[in-house]
Amino acid sequence: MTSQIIGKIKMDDSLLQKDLEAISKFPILEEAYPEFGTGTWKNYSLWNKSGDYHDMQVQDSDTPAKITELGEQTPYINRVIKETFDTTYLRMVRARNLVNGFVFPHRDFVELNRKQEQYLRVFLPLETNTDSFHADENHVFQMQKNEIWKLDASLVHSAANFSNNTRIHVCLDFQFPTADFAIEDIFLNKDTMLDLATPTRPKRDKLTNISEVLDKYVKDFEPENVHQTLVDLAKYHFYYDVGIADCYDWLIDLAQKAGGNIVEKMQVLKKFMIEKRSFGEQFSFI
Ligand code: YCP
Ligand code: CO
Repeated sequence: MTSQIIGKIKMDDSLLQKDLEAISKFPILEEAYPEFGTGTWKNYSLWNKSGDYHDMQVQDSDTPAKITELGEQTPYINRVIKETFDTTYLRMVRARNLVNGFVFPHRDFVELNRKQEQYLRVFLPLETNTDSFHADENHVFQMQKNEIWKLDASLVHSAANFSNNTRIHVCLDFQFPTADFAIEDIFLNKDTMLDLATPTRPKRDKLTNISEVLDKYVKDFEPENVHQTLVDLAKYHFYYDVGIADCYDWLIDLAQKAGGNIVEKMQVLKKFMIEKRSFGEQFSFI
């Protein structure tokens, strides 16, 4: 599958503004997945399994999501969700603010127990800007306000905001008891799926000189530089027509050329990001 627009929505800007103001005053919390990104990436649990907003981990759950203390402060967003979606299988709602940073290419749900096809991640973009992107294995795309997106997080995907302006999206995670659900099942009113917008997909340039780019990194490729090198290389796919996960192979290549013993670590990084993790596993760059 691929990420795609699955619905449309009209929001009341002044009511939404109140919730966005509340979100801007939320406490600073320790990020549950710090190794997945760089820059400011805030993830606030509005609805989750326990109802405790400190609980930020994506996890399997068979029970309806509970509104957290932070979620109580976003009544309009909650109302929009309840009026738009059948929340029976909704397990988590997060408000995500990504500023001046990006989320490295990775695959989600690989640490969970259901079949990939039982998970569905839906985005409601609330505040966007022209320097913000998402990507999956097929496309780079820019979610726009009033669009409802399916983000196929079972593919390798990434997100970025290369500006200092805020970019706030609501991320809804559904988990279905079987793999044969239809997307339309999540909408209370099937008209939501009609007259969809055309996705915004920026043009990417051809990249002809990746080996020249990599050559510059070989000399100083030490464990202390791995994170910064990943930050540099993982950006390429947003602007150039290269595979979203190529950066991990480039790092393995660099490690092999640089000699020393970080080849294995780069293979572990690739596996962790895009193939398999155990639940709660973390990756340390140093
Ligand atoms: C998530 N999973 O699904 C997190 C984000 C990568 C791991 C970072 O939201
Ligand atoms: Co993800």
